[in-house]
Amino acid sequence: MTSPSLHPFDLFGIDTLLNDEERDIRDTVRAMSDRDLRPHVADWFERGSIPARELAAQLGELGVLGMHLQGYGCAGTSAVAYGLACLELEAVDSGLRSLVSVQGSLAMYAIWKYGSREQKERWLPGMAAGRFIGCFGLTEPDAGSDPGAMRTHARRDGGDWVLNGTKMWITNGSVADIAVVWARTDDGVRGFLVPAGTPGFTAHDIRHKVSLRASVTSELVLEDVRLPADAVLPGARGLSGPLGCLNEARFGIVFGAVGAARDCLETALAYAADRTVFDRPLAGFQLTQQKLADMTLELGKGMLLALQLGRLKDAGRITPERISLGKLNNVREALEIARQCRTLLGANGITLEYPVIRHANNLESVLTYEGTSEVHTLVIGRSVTGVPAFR
Ligand code: TGC
Ligand code: FAD
Repeated sequence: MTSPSLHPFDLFGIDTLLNDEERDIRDTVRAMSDRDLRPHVADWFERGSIPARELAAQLGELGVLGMHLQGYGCAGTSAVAYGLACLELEAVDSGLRSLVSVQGSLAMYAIWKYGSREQKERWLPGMAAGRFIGCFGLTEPDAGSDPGAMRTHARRDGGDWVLNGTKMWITNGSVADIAVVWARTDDGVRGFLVPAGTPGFTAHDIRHKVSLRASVTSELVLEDVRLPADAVLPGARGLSGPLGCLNEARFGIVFGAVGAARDCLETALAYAADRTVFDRPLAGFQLTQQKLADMTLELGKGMLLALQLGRLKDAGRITPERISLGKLNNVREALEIARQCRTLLGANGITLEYPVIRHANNLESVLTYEGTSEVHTLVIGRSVTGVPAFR
């Protein structure tokens, strides 16, 4: 005897927590994703390349690039609406959400928050439309979790700035029109706008990735890159400049990871209903239901946490520590869900015919970037003990 099945989110009544506008934005992003992205993504992942320009233009037209920012061609939506867009994009692939995160929450946000009026007018409308692609260079080969150890430096030479250094693992790096590069100066860490094509500035793609393959990841090399005085972001001084941008991107990941997990669980639920083992549907075995029930719980809890953080952000009450709660929990649990779903798919779980192993591999990167799980654990640890344990 079977009864109708319920979507895990319906079990939690998630839709009742969203308003009409939020549901509309979610449905619009989901429809575009299903139509224009999902049919191609396994192929992009397998080939290890994406049509970045075309995608940026499509995502710009959809209105998701910098959608939570006000003015300069940006939509000015709520944080929750932005989170839901990230969720739907990451339900397709973390690499696509990454493109949107880096563009809107890192590169555009840095300019929007710390830039001069001229810098904003020059770059933001084109970036919102997807005509210009941006990247964000903070990490270096020897400075990832500890960006304060960066070696890239900028020195004054007359009215100019001269930059030297290397940035590593930079999403969108080789396809970017504009790089936001963080460098140490006599005045602490500052941010610089480096247009592609500036003499001495080169970007090389990192190859042989087995994660985030539907995403461009590059090394940026700066060799005596000469920039005019107005290339510096006037509003950012010290490490709080780049770290302030990370809060924005981490927030998107809190929702995005739920999307990847949802896609895995939906796939596993459908597979378990169809697959016959020992003369019965896989879904009818208690061991299977234990896995599905546990994953349903973690998925729903992750979504509730994301929504709570979104409501706090919209109320102006989000803090970096709160974002760490969401980034740590939701990425960790999404990865666990992806791995568990992979087991339910058996051998089929290792192919790109199903999205599950692609999500699992991607989530390994998501666990590491934007603050590793250890870094977020230490942020939470510092918050509840008052004792920093980073060094
Ligand atoms: P600490 O001494 O704690 O702080 C230095 C200054 O920064 C301020 N601060 C923050 N400000 C805003 N938001 C935050 N989340 C902040 N965290 C710290 C702090 O108040 C202080 O300001 P001031 O004015 O007193 O100088 O810094 P620390 O050196 O001890 O490091 C703390 C730590 C480890 C938490 C931080 O360095 C960190 O978050 N490390 C992780 C680095 C990271 O996440 N990198 C990500 C690179 S971008 C990326 O991965 C893109 S992936 C593509 C995609 O998003 O899809
Ligand atoms: P490390 O900092 O060397 O860490 C190695 C290990 O040590 C980790 O497990 C870490 O948690 C642990 N560890 C470090 N410190 C401590 C400690 N105090 N206590 C205990 N354990 C510790 N960066 C950008 O700037 N821009 C981008 O666009 C960007 N895109 C990326 C895209 C991809 C696909 C990837 C994989 C990375 C990207 N990154 C980007 C870089 C990313 O932010 C870094 O990889 C990340 O911050 C970790 O730095 P790391 O790799 O140098 O590791």
